[in-house]
Amino acid sequence: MASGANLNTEQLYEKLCAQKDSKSLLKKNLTPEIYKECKDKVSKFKGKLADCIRSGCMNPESGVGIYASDPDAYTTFAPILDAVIKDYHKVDTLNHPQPNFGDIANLGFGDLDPGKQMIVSTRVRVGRSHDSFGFPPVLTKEDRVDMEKVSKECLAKLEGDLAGEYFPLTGMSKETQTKLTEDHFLFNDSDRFLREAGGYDDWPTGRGIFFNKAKNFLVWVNEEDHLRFISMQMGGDLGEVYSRLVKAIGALEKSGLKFAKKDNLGYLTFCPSNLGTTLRASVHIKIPKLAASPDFKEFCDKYNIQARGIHGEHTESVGGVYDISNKRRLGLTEIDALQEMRRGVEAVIAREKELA
Ligand code: ADP
Ligand code: CIR
Repeated sequence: MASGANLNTEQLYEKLCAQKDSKSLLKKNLTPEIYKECKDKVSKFKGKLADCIRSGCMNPESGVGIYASDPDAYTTFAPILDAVIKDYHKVDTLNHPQPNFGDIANLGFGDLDPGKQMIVSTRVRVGRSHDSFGFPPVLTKEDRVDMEKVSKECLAKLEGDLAGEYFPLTGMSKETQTKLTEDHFLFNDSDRFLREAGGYDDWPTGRGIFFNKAKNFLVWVNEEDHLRFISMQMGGDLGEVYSRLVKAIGALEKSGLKFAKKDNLGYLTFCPSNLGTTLRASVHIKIPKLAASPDFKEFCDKYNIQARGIHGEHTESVGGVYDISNKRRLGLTEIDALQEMRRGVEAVIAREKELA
């Protein structure tokens, strides 16, 4: 349960104003004027400003600090959400293109580390939201159960290599959950930013994971987003991982699911850092030399890539292995976001070799 669950909008805003050293995009962009404009609005899903800003007001260390209470929050609270979106995605205008996944039969690249020396594994994910449900702060336990049912029914329609089975978290042993999480397949309830936003309310009800038989295509149900489609495998074959994901997205679009979208913003997600393409393509890569160099952060910024620890956001590196992924998801197409990551990873590999 969120520790600030009982605080109203005004009390949360007071906490934000009292933050001295916060570098969050919420703190930077929620001006008194924008606060005044948004504070009494209510979205179509009954979302309030408090539902969006609670995590950032209670966690001064937030990088972003705001979540959308529901898909309509991107319209109702546009003054603050648009400002944060422009700031995070580094765009002056919100003008997201139509989806374009590229020609997967002719990508022009395959394995980024054919010598198998540096890349441990590769993963590409997208997030999707049901257009008829709100996001965690406005969901009831019944909503979570209903949503899980709809998702499960559509996942059961996947065929061929994508066909698989859904495993709800309810009833799954702790040992199985821990093992799956350590092996990078499953999520858990350990992100304090997400907890404060209501992301773990009614845990573990309505949450689960779908695997195909080869365990290289998975779907997370009701983690941060309603749905996360994930393609992953050992090694560096980005072409194979991406192509599988694109095929799965196509199949799931035909399965009856209706995804929340907005003109100029693309696919809508709980966190504004994810919307647009919602695509995060990553490698786990061994780069002890580059990571220890003083210009590592600058190097990543130059290529629009982000470094994370190997157990996900807000975690540490282990043994010089980092999660390197594209940072931008909005204002470019899916194939361009992927190419941005590919170019960044190729530059990372070249630099690590130079430093060796
Ligand atoms: P996301 O924003 O994509 O949900 P997180 O940073 O929360 O990602 O990571 C989710 C999980 O995916 C973590 O367990 C992380 O270790 C795993 N993961 C991310 N990238 C890779 C990769 N290239 N190979 C293996 N596991 C990965
Ligand atoms: C923050 O503001 O730092 C957290 N709310 C995380 C922001 C981006 N990450 C995410 O959505 N997982």
